[in-house]
Amino acid sequence: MQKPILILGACGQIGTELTMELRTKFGPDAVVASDIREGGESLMASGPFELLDATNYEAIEDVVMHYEIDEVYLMAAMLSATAEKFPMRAWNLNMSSLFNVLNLAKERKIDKIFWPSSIAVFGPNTPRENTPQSTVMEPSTVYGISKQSGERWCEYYHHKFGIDVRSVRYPGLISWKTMPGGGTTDYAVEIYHKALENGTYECFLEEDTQLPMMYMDDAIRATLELMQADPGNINVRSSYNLGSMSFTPKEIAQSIQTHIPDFEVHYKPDFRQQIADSWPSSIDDSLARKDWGWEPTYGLDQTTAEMLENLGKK
Ligand code: AKB
Repeated sequence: MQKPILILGACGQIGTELTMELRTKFGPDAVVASDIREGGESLMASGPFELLDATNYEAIEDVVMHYEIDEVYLMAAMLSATAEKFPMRAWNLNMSSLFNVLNLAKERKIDKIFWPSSIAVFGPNTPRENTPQSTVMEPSTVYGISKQSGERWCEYYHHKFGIDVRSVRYPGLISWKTMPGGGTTDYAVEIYHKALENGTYECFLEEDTQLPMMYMDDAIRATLELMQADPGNINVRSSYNLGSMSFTPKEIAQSIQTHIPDFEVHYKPDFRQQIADSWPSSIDDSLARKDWGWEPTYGLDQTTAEMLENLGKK
C-alpha cells in the first residue's frame, strides 16, 4: 500500500495535475495537497488540503507528523521571469523550501523526496544543441542559480546522509488545466489561449527562439516513473535531463494555423528574450532513457490538437 504523500505547491501548474494523478493512482486520502493559497475547485474537492508555507519548517513538520507522511513532492518555486524581478524572494523560497524537505529526510521524518530542477541550470556558455547531462553550467538567471545550487545540495544530501531524493530538469511545460506563472516558456501556453480567444497573440520572444518543451501528460508520467524506479537504477542524484520536443514561436504558430488558419502572431521581445537565449535549444536525455526507461510520447502537432480541443471545451 502507498504510504501518505505530501505535495508542497499543489495549486500551481505542475502541482495541480500531479496531485490529481497521484490521487487517481493511490486514492484521494493517500495524497495531501498543500499550498499558501487554495487551488481550483476540482483540486480542493478531490482530497485533503492544508494551507502551508513551504518556507516554514515547523509547519511542514506538523503536517508530516499529523498525516504520517512518507514522500514529499516539493513543487513550490518562483520561476525564471518573476525571479529576475524579486531575486532575494526567489532565492529564499527556492532554497529554504528545499532545505526544509532535505532536513526532514535527514531527521528521518520522511523517506523520499521529489524536487524539480529545470533547463535553467544551463547558461550562455553551455552547448545549446542536444545539451548533455554533464557539461558547462554557468546559469545567468536568479532562478537558474537557485536550481543549480539545489541540484548540488540534493546530490550532497544523498551521498552524505543517504537521502532518497530524485529530480528531473523540466523543459517548458504545456498544459490546459492550470496556467503557468512567471516563467520564460509561458508563451507556449498563452499562445493557445489567445489563438482561441481573439485570433492574435503578441509573443514576448523572437520568432526563431528554439526551446525544449514538453506536454504536461509526459511530464507527469516522467515524474511518476522516476519516483517508482528501483533506487539501484538511479545513477543521477542531482537531476536528470528530460527531453521531448523543441520548437520556436514561429513553429508553434504554424501548428496552430493548421486548425485556425487566420491566427496571427506579432513579435515584441522583452527581458525574457535574454533568459531564453541563455538556455539550451534541445536536450540529450539519454541517461534518463537508459536508467529508468524514459520515453516521451507527445510531439508539437499532437500537443496543439489536445490543447485546442480541451481549451475549446473549457
Ligand atoms: C520557466 O520558464 O521559468 C520554467 C522553466 C523552464 O523551468 N518553465
